[in-house]
Amino acid sequence: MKLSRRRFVASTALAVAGATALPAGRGAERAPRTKAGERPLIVSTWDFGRAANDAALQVLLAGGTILDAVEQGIWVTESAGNPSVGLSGGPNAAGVVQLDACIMSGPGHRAGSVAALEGIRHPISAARRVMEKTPHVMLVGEGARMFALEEGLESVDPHSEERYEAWRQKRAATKRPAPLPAANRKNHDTIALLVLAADGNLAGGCSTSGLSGKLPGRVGDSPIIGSGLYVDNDVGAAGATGLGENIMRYCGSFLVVEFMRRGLPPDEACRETIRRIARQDPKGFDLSINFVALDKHGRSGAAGTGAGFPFAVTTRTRSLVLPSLAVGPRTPAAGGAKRQ
Ligand code: SD4
Repeated sequence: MKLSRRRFVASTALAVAGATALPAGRGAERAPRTKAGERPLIVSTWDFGRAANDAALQVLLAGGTILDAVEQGIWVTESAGNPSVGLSGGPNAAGVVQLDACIMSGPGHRAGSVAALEGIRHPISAARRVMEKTPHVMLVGEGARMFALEEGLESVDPHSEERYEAWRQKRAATKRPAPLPAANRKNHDTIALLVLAADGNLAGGCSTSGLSGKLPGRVGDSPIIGSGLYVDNDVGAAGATGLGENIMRYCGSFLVVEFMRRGLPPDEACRETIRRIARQDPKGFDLSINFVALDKHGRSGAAGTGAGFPFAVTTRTRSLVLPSLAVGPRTPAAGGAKRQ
């Protein structure tokens, strides 16, 4: 579908009008940490991450590679009818679903990414193929779609009249002029899934339809290496969910990994990253951002600016959804963390 000038101007006004963040969380909640040393260990964002973790664990237990585990774990969320991941995700302001995804392999420090990808059922697979089959790291838009189609990935017509009509009717039923791209749990979620394999190697992936009602062509943090995902095989891995504009200006996931490199455990590294961003950002803690992380030692953790951002932690013996630390103006500094 070509975006008419009238529709583009209308969507721009709505997007700007709606671009506010959620209030910051108040105080800190203590979340349990996993015992160090448990491998394999899989960590992902939100409660729906648990099903993805379970699938990833099965892949590993069946002898699959760490990248198979990341990819097939994320397939579960991309296929689950999730309102913010995969083709069931919220469309942009022009009524088209544009998907972002990336994957990163600790060994070799390799990465692949796709952004503003239309009509491909599993964007995580497109990202993996960019990493494994091209000399590039990132493909976007029509180029990414053509590549995915050439690779034989499952697709639908993103611009069919039926899809547009279904979106138009859904939008009319909401009694709102258009989906607003404010950051809240109802209109945005992302799967970021991190794996520490039994052999000590790390990998991760991230997949989203981004903020619903976003401007056509808008790309968030999720497919940006270092923002929505970062893996360092010597240290750990981190992934993000939330309002991408507040994550990608700070290379959020990279920061989490760098804090772990300096010795912070994953939960404190996530928390310290949020504090660091809030110190610099004019919005303070009013950011609507969340991070998950795991380290080389088999520890995991998460933190968010909202209360109790849930994350999923899976090992051979248990698969749990835990509340994360909520970080706000009155949260005490992470133990031993120096101000950076
Ligand atoms: C984005 N970070 O596109 C994604 C959306 C998200 O929870 O994570 N929502 O900004």
